[in-house]
Amino acid sequence: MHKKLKSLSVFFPLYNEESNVIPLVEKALEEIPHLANEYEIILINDGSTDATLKIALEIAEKNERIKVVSQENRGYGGALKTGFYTAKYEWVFYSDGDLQFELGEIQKLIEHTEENDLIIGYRKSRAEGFKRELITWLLKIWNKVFFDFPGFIKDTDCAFKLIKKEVLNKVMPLQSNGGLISTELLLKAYNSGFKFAQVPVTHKKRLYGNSTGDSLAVIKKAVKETVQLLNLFPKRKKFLMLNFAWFVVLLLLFPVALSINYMQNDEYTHYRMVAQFLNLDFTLDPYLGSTTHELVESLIGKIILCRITFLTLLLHCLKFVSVLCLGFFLPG
Ligand SMILES: Nc1nc2c(ncn2[C@@H]2O[C@H](COP(=O)(O)OP(=O)(O)O)[C@@H](O)[C@H]2O)c(=O)[nH]1
Ligand SMILES: [Mg+2]
Repeated sequence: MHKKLKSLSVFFPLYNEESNVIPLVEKALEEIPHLANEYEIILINDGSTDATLKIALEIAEKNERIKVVSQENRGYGGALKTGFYTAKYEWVFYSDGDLQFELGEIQKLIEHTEENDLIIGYRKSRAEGFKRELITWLLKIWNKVFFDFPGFIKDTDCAFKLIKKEVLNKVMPLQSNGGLISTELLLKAYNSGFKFAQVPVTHKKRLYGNSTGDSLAVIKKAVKETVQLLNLFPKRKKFLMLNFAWFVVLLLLFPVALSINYMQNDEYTHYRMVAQFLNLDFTLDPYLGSTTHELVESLIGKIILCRITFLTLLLHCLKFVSVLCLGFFLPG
């Protein structure tokens, strides 16, 4: 016997989705009535320039459970925020209006509502292929570096989330109007101690309309929003600024260290080693040796160990980069 919710608000952000609205609502009406005793379906028109609004209003006129909210174009985050405010029931579900997700899978999320406050989908694989898969990974690293984002969250911006209205009340107001909205929402919910469950979901290719999720404008906006969002986390901002300042100091010291090392070696040895190294010509130099083993040994001996200043600086730089990158792999 499947679990059924007492009440559920479902909303979809729509931006120029005129070909998707009808199949979307048909599919939603097929699934949602089985999932909750009380429900509403909200269509958020985010300043579409095509017939999305007209079609949505026509549909809503025929069914009182369907509502339309229309606004000037504010971006993906702006559309989600409107949905979060408008949704009135105990649980709130949202997905994209382009039918890339399988609405039948909401049931899988509902099964986890007993012990959790947010049940979020993660895409087993992304329908658009490698480029978007890469963007998901980059976003993960980005979030970890800038916000120390919880590493257990597999797919931050997967548009298939079921959230308690109580969580939304707690985390709002949200600041982001673009792609960083999911980062902000999940981070605030996590920091407030709400419980998460994650469920694998199917991701399909768009049948109609065009995706703008990886456009340059969207990415630029996300970078801007990261800086703005950091203002909400002053401790993290201070940590990042200190690290960055240290990194700049090391970079400035770098040429100084190089010239000290240069002075420690005679000019002839220096040039000969560089020239040979660039020519990948190791065998001619009796000092560098002819076998790989000898080569490695003499490189360590001559280039690294002699140049302690250089090495120290290099280690500091590596430390800085690895603190940022390693943070990504550490739990929490
Ligand atoms: N790109 C974009 N999408 C919006 C906007 N407002 C609402 N959306 C909706 O956000 C969802 C995701 O957009 P999409 O371009 O498919 O992104 P992708 O799935 O990441 O490629 C769709 O349902 C859009 O209709 C907006 O201003 N820009
Ligand atoms: Mg899409």
